[in-house]
Amino acid sequence: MSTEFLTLEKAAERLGVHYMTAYRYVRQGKLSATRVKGVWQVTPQAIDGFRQRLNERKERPRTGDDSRRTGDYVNELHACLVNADAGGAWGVLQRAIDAGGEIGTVYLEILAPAMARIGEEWSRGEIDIAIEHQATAIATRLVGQMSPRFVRRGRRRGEVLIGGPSGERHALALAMLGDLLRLEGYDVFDLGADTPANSFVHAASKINDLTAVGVSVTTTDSVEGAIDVVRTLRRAISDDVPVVLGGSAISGPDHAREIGADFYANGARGFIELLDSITRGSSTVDDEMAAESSKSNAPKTTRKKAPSESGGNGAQSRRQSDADASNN
Ligand code: B12
Repeated sequence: MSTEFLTLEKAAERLGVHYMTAYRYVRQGKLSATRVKGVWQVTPQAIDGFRQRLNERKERPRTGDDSRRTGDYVNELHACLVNADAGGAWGVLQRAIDAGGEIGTVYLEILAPAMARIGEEWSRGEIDIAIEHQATAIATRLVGQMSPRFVRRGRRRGEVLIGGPSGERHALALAMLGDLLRLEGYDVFDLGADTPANSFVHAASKINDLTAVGVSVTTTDSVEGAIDVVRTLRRAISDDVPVVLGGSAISGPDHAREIGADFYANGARGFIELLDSITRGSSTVDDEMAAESSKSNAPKTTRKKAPSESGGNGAQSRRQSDADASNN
């Protein structure tokens, strides 16, 4: 009798969670899975078992805020944001933190989904752009209030430059990304949105030990700007500093490669995993990142070729493993 296996993506779909959440369940030992040739395999029985344990937990009596689920916070926050209730919005985040929520999770699993829902409502014409703007203004203040908590003491892990190219206006995503990287021990230089290509170079030249440059591309309108940033950076900065593309307008590793980037990272967590691998040593980038990526067949070389050797398209000659190990 042959056993049916699901990929982790399919398992995540069945569980109704993000791929990265399912990945975390596996890492935490909550969801049984085996890795075969770099691909996670999950049995339907493992999914059933996981669901059963989850239901059992839900059925336990609730004790105040402690047992609130993330989804409830997203709903409440969303309501506060669309109703321009800044105090209420802050209260929701505080309650989530008081209930034991990690601050990174509060960004990625509460604030970002609430904003994504607002974006969807706007795109479906259900809410006016004014509501979206008002919600963004509140969210920006929330990030400002939360930001000082995103610190990690001790040894610094590296320096990362992030920014959005000309035409890109989504600065909030960068602010959140910056905080999440700081929480992991990286020093972050955030140029914000709408930054000219030469200014990326200017900023990069001021950083002594730059680990990577992250370029955020959230709308298709700013893809041209991203091409300019990547080209300009590749001509100007050391070939050892990878340029990483991310954001919702980059469809994946192939798209990032077409633009000329060294890496694609899927969401903040994908970026963190990629940076960790870069700082630990390049071979692990392939082991850990490419393992999750069905697309990567990367040659394992540490040094990248000089731009002149790369025929003007850096990505072709650089290591092409892609950090799409994880979603947001
Ligand atoms: C707030 C917002 C705005 C604000 C931005 C203000 C600000 N200060 O940031 C304003 C009102 C200006 C705006 C304008 C527009 N927006 Co807008 N906006 C949003 C909204 C609602 C929230 C964005 C946000 O901050 N999310 C929270 C962050 C944390 O999530 P995130 O962006 O997904 O970022 C994560 C990852 O993508 C990743 N990531 C992001 N950057 C990087 C970089 C690197 C290197 C890496 C590795 C990872 C990474 O990490 C983050 C955390 O995991 C989104 C909806 C949504 N789905 O997010 C729409 C959204 C992004 N906007 C959209 C659109 C269409 C527009 C406009 C074109 C609308 C218009 N016609 O005017 C303009 C374009 C402006 C421009 N040229 O940039 C679309 C984009 C669709 C697309 N991909 O093309 C969205 C998705 C709405 C929708 N559902 O249609 N927007």
